[in-house]
Amino acid sequence: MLGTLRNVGFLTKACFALTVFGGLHIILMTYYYDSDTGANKYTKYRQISDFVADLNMSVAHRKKILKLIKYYSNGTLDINLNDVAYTNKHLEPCPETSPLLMGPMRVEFSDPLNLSEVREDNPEVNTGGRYKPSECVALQKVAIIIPFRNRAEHLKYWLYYLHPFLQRQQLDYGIYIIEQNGDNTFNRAKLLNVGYAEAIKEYDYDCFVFSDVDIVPMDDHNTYKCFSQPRHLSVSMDKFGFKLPYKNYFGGVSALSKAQFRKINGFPNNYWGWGGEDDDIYYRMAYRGMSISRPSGNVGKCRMIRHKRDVKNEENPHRFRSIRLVRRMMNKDGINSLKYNVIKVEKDQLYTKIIVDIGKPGKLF
Ligand code: UD2
Ligand code: MN
Repeated sequence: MLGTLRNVGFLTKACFALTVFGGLHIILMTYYYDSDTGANKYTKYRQISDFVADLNMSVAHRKKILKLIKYYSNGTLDINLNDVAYTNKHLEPCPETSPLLMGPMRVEFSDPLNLSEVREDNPEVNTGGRYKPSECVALQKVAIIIPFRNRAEHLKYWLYYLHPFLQRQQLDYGIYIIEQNGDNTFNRAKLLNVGYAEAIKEYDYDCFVFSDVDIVPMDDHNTYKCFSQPRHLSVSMDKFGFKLPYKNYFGGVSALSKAQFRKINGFPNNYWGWGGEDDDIYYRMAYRGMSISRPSGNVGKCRMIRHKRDVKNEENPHRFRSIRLVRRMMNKDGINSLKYNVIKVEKDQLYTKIIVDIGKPGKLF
């Protein structure tokens, strides 16, 4: 027993010696290959910070090593000890509740917005609308999927409010705008299926938030992540007098984990035009023994931008019949029967836009 402990002590020392040796190696490189060009300085800085980030040791230890490196570089190395010492590749998981939350926020849609300002306001959001916290490992990887056509103004407001909101929630997220190409009748649920299928090709997402482009949450305690049951997030909307319109209502914004989404074979592809697809999704979940989870009415407050019914999104007259057939149809129609053609992918700093041909209403039953 004692012998083993002694061995551990020896190993630790050996590791430390190796580490210091590595550090010294860098010091010598910096010292002898010094040059004044900014690019070279930057390379050194990167080498050193990468090296220190790889060390699986405390910040205090890293600082000691950095001090040593700085000392021996004879002032040729301009590094901020704190910046580098905290660069940690072995981050802790983020806390269950983010410390960055601010609570209720004012949401209004009066001032016109400029997307380049929204880009500047969110410098940590990367190409494709991707973000992950640098201070901890996000608890979930969330793809946010928005069905879209001809709602550029609404999208600006959504991006303006949601990017800071999602960053405060410490999520590892990506924004996917799924735009229906052409002017056939709109099909929200099929676009959402496309969003799921495309997002999983890009990253190992474990949660999918499906959101209308015109809905903005009013409290960041309403976390855009997944729960043990499918989550309905837009529970008290201004347009319904901040109440649920009916108990099984699942429209607006919802979140399903990968497992939950697969369990219901995704969403229906055959609801063309307005209405019914949200109730179909509810029945799919109910038939698979799942129930809806929701935040409280207060936390779940949100606003919808006022709008008229869009052209080519008229009420779907077949929806009542379709809803009666969910139990039978859900195995045949869903993610397993999804067909579409991607026309174009556009990568903006704030989002990935996928323009897609999803066909037109065919034989329905
Ligand atoms: C309600 C539901 C919505 C959906 C719909 C019926 C709420 C808050 N939302 O929305 O989830 O169940 O009824 O289908 O109750 N869209 C476009 N371009 C179009 C048409 C639609 O981008 O031409 C997208 C956009 O993201 C929009 C969403 O589809 O927010 C839903 O359409 P809507 O806003 O016209 O329908 P609404 O507000 O009645
Ligand atoms: Mn709407």
